[in-house]
Amino acid sequence: MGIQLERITLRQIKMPLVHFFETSFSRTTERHMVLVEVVGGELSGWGEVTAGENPFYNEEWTESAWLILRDYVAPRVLKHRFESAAEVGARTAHIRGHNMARGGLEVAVWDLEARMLGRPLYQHIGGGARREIPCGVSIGIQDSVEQLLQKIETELAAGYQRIKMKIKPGWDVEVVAQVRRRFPDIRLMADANSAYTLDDAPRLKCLDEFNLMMIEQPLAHDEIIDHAKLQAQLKTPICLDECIRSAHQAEQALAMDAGRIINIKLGRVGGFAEARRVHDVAQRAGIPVWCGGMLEAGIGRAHNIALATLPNFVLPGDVSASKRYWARDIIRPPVETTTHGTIAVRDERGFGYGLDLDFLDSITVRREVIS
Ligand code: OSB
Ligand code: MG
Repeated sequence: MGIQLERITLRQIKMPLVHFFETSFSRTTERHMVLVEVVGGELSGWGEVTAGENPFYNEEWTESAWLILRDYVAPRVLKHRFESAAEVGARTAHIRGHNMARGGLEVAVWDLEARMLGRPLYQHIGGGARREIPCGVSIGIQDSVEQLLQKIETELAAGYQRIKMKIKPGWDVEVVAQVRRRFPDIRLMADANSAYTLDDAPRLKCLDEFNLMMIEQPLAHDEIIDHAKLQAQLKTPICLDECIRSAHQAEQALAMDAGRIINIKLGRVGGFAEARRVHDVAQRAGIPVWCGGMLEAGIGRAHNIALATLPNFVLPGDVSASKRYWARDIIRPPVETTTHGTIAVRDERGFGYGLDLDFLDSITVRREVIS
């Protein structure tokens, strides 16, 4: 069949969060994200860049993504003849880093190709191992422990299958202890977003007594070796997030037992092709994976749902209902969960949801058509 992109439209949108989201590295109250629309033939495919507003999770942010897409990615992919979406990543692999910008375009081409074939995206990427994906929630650092306990209560009542709480120095062992005291039996985990060093091992070891499912990315964003040293001292499995940006890094990390679970994020690894390779590496090693989130709007959320239908996504991920983040999402219908804490996979072609284009236009702050 082949794909040739005739036009790429970049859009920057602005969406206020219904509640601030705080990690060890920053507090976010409003998202500014870049959407990528690729046009080939009569059809469009859509992608969402998952970079944050500042270069604090990784090196990327909204503005860098815009420039990388406009000046480096678009000129390389426009008019080029691809046999399939699986080839798109390689075409921009000469760009160092910037996986989220590259990935925003790559996932849009997968969506376009699925639409050209008249298939749902999840099938097109080789997923479909489950009809409903298991969901957890990620709960940020709050202004008080009472507020955190309240939020956990609400999410459990909504049916979510596991709770992830953010930790950082000063908001860790004592807070986890209080959560455990209030909720002795829930599936609970903690995400440090790289806030610790190996010198903090004694403190992190204190978390072992709380029966956490895992501790996510305790050490530096680019660190694998120290995670192996830490894992050797911890009973609790380490889950790697920031430091796994490719299947090769996943292979190296698992070979040295730097973690026992991987959080796969589409943007962080540069799109569906690499996400699948990370998934396969983990599966071969007997390591479970789950789908992470980056406070996505509906397009990113829908892509995550498709990804989470691959067979080794066996743990509840961070993909949750639109309404947890947005008063109004850009897709129709919004992402909703069942009462048993799952999202039902939709069978429409492409990413499976409609786009609310009028709403999109009303929140678009910048738009550029590249042809
Ligand atoms: O580390 O998983 C993370 C949000 C922004 C940046 C990093 C992370 C997160 C989350 C939110 O935990 C997950 C979600 O989108 O619900
Ligand atoms: Mg994380």
